[in-house]
Amino acid sequence: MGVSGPFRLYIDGEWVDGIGVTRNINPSNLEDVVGEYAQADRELTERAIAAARAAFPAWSRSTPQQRAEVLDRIGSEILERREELGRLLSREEGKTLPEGIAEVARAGQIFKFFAGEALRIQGERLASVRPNIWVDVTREPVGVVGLITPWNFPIAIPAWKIAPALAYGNCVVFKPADLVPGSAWALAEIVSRSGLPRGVFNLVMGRGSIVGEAILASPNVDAVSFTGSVEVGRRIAAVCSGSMKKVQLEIGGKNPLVVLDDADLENAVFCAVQGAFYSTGQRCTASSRLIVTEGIHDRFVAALVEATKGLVVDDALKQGTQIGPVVDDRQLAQDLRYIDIGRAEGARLVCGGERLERETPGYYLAPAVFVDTTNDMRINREEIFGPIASVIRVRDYEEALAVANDTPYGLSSGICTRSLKHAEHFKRNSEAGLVMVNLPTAGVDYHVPFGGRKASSYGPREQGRYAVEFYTTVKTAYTQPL
Ligand code: UN1
Repeated sequence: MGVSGPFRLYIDGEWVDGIGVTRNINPSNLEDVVGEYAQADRELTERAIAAARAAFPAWSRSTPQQRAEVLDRIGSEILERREELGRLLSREEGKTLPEGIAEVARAGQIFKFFAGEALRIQGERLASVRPNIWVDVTREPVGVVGLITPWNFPIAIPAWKIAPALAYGNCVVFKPADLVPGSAWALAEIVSRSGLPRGVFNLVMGRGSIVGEAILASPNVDAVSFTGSVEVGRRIAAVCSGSMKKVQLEIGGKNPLVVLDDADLENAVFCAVQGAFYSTGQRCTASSRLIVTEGIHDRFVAALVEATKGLVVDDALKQGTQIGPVVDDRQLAQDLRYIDIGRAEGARLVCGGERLERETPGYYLAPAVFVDTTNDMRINREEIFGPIASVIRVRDYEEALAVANDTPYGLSSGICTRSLKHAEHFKRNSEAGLVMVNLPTAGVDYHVPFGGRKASSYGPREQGRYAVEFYTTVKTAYTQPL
């Protein structure tokens, strides 16, 4: 059977060939090629940026009605095709089919949300401190934005960058993760038929070292929004500050879930399993440090290990699968390396951590639980990005809070407790951008801000109406009516 594709780049309103192709492989079945996807080089990326620049003056003056209609149309089509697109997503990325479909639905809802936001762009009018002068504070689009997205949310993260970018009147150069171009391409194809003027939206697939670097190097890109690794994020911030580009980063996490003696045990185990292992632990919001007080520690560990051993790890598209494969061989090697590191550091592996064989050849890994770990171990300091969780035993709430905050990261945190006092104290004192009470640290709403503190995030928040901060720039205009 022939391989489908090549799926092409979308530049200046046209589908164009790349300089070569990459193969998109199904991690649940390495014999299944999802398709061949065109790769851009520096020159093609520069063409896309030039097209976006040329389209900007007109698009930045489009009406809110026009932008709302485009976004609503995109959202409706994504929602209508959620089953088909969810299947594609799970096939290329490896999260389970229900997770894939839910992610597609989330992407559709994000476009619908920002269709409404396009109509709600607000300004302010103040009286000047001087007589007979008025001050208007208004928001204008930033210009050409480069959007660089990761492989773990192949459609939701592109949606939550592209939708606000367009809603507020920016032009887009979109570079999806090289590993999972399928969902990004399908999204781009929908966007290409939504009624946008040519050049407003461009898709440049390819490698970060080529396409990403071309975006960073261009004087015609005004802002860059990136979700991905800490290492790449740091480089983007450094390069963008040199050329004064606006920058927004969502990078690593090492999220704590605190379980106190008075927690509902069943719910705490649910939160831990959901947060640590679902989506194969490949979420920057994953709960990788389970910080548990003495009185519930042994009961919690016993219940957690039982639940973890019962998880069905299999082909992402198979009915009943709870945990799909790891995304690729590099990520699998990293996960296995951290299993060895944890052992060598003296942590006790109580379940999982080994490769599994299934009907089809894929990157299957048994979800792993380490106990007897301390917060200074590498497995508790570095982001692993796989289905691996460590339990840290602590005396009491105060120690739990201190350990939770003792990390370079600050994306998400959670606490399981029935104590209103501890829940309120934790919400106020947790050094994270997202705090969850009796809920998993991962799995967030689409209509409220998303982002972290410390080494997890940089720049303004994403999502909800807070997205306006990054995708617009403020103008203060003084008028003396004569
Ligand atoms: C979620 O937990 O629902 O890359 C979203 C990530 C995050 C998104 C997590 N930016 O995992």
